[in-house]
Amino acid sequence: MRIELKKGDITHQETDAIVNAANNELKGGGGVDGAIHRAGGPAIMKECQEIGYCETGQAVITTAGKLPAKKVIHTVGPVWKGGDQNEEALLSSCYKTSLELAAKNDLKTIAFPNISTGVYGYPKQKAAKIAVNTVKDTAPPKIERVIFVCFDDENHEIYENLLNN
Ligand code: AR6
Repeated sequence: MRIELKKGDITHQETDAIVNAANNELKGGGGVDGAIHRAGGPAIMKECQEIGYCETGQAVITTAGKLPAKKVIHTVGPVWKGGDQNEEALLSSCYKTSLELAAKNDLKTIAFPNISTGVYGYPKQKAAKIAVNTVKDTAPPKIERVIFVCFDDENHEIYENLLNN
C-alpha cells in the first residue's frame, strides 16, 4: 500500500472512494461535508437519508453523484471533549472501518480528509498520528493507495512531518 499526501479539496480526488467527515444523522453540514454535497449533487443526500444514521466511529457508503470518485464513504468522527471520552479509539475506528468498507466494495484507492479536526475540535497533531498509525496498521491487503488530503496549511505541515520522519 502506498500512502500519499496532498493539499487541497477532497472533492477533486479521482480515487475510487473519498471519505466524508459526516454527523450521526448524515444530514450534511459545513466543512468537508458541505463541500462534498455541494459538488456531488442531490443523489448523495438522497442515499444518506435512506440510510438515516451512522454511529460515531462507524462508516456507511453511498454513490459519489457528480464527483470524480466512484463512491463516498461517510464516517462520523468523535467530538473532542478533552480526551477522556474514548475519542482516540473512536477516531481510529473511523479510519479502520472506512478502509474495511472500501475493501468490501472492491475499492482500492481512498482519500481521507482530516476527520474531526474542524468543527469537532480534535487537536490536529493527535488526530494526524491516529490517522497515519491506523492506516498503516489496519489497511486490508486490497487497499493499494491511501491519500491524506489536507485542506489547511497546519494539517498539511503536520502530516508532512509525520510521513517523512
Ligand atoms: N476538502 C478536504 N478537507 C476539507 C475541505 C475540503 N473541501 N473542507 C474542509 N476540510 P470538518 P469535523 C477540512 O469541520 O471536524 C460538518 O458540519 C478542514 O480543514 O469538515 O469532522 C459535519 O456535518 C478540517 O481539517 O469536520 C459535522 O457536523 C477537516 O476537513 C461536523 O462538521 C474536518 O473538518 C464534522 O466535524
